[in-house]
Amino acid sequence: MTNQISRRAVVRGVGAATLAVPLAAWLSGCSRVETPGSAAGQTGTDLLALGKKQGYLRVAIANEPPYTQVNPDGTVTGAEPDVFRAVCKRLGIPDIQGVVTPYASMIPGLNANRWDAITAGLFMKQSRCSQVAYSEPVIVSTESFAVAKGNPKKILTVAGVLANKDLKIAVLPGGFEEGILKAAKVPAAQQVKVNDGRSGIEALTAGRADAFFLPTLSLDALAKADTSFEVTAPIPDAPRTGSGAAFRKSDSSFMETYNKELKAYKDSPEFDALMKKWGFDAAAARGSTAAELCKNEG
Ligand code: 6CS
Repeated sequence: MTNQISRRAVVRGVGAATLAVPLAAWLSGCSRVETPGSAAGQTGTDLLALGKKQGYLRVAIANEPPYTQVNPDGTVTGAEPDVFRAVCKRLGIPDIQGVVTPYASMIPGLNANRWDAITAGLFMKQSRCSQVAYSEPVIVSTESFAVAKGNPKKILTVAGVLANKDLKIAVLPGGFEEGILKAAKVPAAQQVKVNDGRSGIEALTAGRADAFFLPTLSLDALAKADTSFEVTAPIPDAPRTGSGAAFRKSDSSFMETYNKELKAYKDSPEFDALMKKWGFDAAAARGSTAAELCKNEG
């Protein structure tokens, strides 16, 4: 199966400093505890040669459909891991291994060699682009608010949140949306930090937040399983976002090799089909560049 990866492959990384116990290995009773990451970063070996030799590269993911998704059987899918796996296969690297970790831990974990790339929809912005080497974008997306049915408090823009000090907005710590609120000078007192999509919706439905700030497609995916809230149209004063795979700067030569193969893949009907499957606009990704998206403030 194209999306089947070995059950030992999905590991659960609580944070960059944690030893990752292979989730499937733990479930299957295997005792192997992996020191997260690969030799590449420590010894500076060639990431392409390493991936071919060990048969996989390790990727940080968040398990936030449709960007990244860990299926009940442990397979890792989602728009970004699926593109990364397809391009790696074209380079002779047969597989990927996913490590679930919070967005705030992804870059520190990459630079601590816990994983070899970030394929999580970690949106490009100046502060991130200064720390990692991003491939060309594979997804471009918008941001929205999850709000109570009927949007009784008319929460539609970031400016509107700033103008009403009584509004509380749930965001992921270290996430792109938190950065947007910070850039707009929305006080920390108006921000409710939550760990993931589910806990953001729980904060909304429990009344601890008036809105949950997350990418439009992620909220749409959550709304498929929960009709207690609605998703606003894309927020007009939130920047257009996009992402691709993020590598260590020391692996920029691999990134150049990856980018060449990615360009060929993005011109293939397989890319269109994959983007359609996950609800993204392939043409928008083809029409964007990392240089442009890395101009995003924050
Ligand atoms: O890049 C980020 O930080 C954001 N990306 C996604 C796909 N979801 C939320 C997160 O804040």
